[in-house]
Amino acid sequence: MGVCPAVSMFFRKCKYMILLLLSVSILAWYATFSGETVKAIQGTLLPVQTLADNTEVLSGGEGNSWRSVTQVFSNPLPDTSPPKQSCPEKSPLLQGALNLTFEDSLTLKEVESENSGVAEGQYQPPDCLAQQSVAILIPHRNREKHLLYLLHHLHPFLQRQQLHYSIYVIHQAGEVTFNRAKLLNVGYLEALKDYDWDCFIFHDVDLVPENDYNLYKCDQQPKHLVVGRNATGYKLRYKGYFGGVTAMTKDQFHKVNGFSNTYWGWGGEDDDLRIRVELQKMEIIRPPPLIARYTMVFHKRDSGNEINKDRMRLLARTPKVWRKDGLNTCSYSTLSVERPPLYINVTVDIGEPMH
Ligand code: UDH
Ligand code: MN
Repeated sequence: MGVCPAVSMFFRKCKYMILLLLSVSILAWYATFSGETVKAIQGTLLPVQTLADNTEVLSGGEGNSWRSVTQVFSNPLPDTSPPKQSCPEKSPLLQGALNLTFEDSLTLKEVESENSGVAEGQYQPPDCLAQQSVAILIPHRNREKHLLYLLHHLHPFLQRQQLHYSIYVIHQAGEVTFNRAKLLNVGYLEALKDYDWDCFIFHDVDLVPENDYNLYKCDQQPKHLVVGRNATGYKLRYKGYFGGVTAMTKDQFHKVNGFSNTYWGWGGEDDDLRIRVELQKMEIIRPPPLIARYTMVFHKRDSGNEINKDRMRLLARTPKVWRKDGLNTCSYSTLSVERPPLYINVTVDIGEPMH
């Protein structure tokens, strides 16, 4: 009985303290429980900010501050698509002889909508790895209609050949005498800034290939693709002709120091390139005449591209000067590089002939 009065005394003296302790623990228990409940509810939908310590997925999401936790933290789905195989040696898409059209009403918009797989002049086959990456270089001034016809035919043609390619149009600024060869040197140098192309096709704007077995790929030797054209009865213009459309690898072209820069006006620059190739003991190859056929869109001689009367004299000195006249001495200033959907347009000031 001696304990009871002491206990009742304690209770009487400390009842307020005990009441306070009791209510504090009830509150604490409730707070813990309700916190878990809130977290449990938020388990599927937490404010992104609270999770955004080290995950890039979360940055930049606009109007999206609540996201599923599983969505935020789950790993991206593994890429289950099989690795791309090389495209076959012979494309299954080739058609052979083509039916070319030159509609006066054709527009660039139409050609763009026919070639939705091309972006900024460039194309990759969608389901295989192309055997070669090819830069098509077109020297150009004041031939917009011819360029339109060429783009219209060349894009589908190259796509059927399953090539990775870009089309570069190298546009000579100003009115001074045209220089096809120097523009092609510029095209080579500028295209290599974009990509390490395997193969370069030097392509007149007015020559449209008639048969897609005429492959725009490079070979062991420099290749001449225009054996015949409508205007010459589909005969080679002359023995050794190496103009119009030619294909050289990066190394072949580099080895000959590119084209000469000194041929202003019409003629000679293609024969000069042939001499360079022969000096390197390379041999020009050609596809069969029935395949290497072109239609040249009819045109007259352009003003600003008069016959170069100096060409024979220049050709005679090629063996002596080719090392000091070519890619390594090609000075120019690029005025603009534009990338509309179907080609890369390099506008360039290449200077003028020295007199
Ligand atoms: N080129 C232009 N603009 C010019 C000159 C030439 O873009 O003002 C380019 C174009 O890519 C052209 C290439 O340079 O395809 C070769 O020039 P060309 O087509 O004039 O050469 P081709 O040998 O004709 O075809 C020479 C004159 C033909 C006169 C025919 C009269 N019977
Ligand atoms: Mn022409």
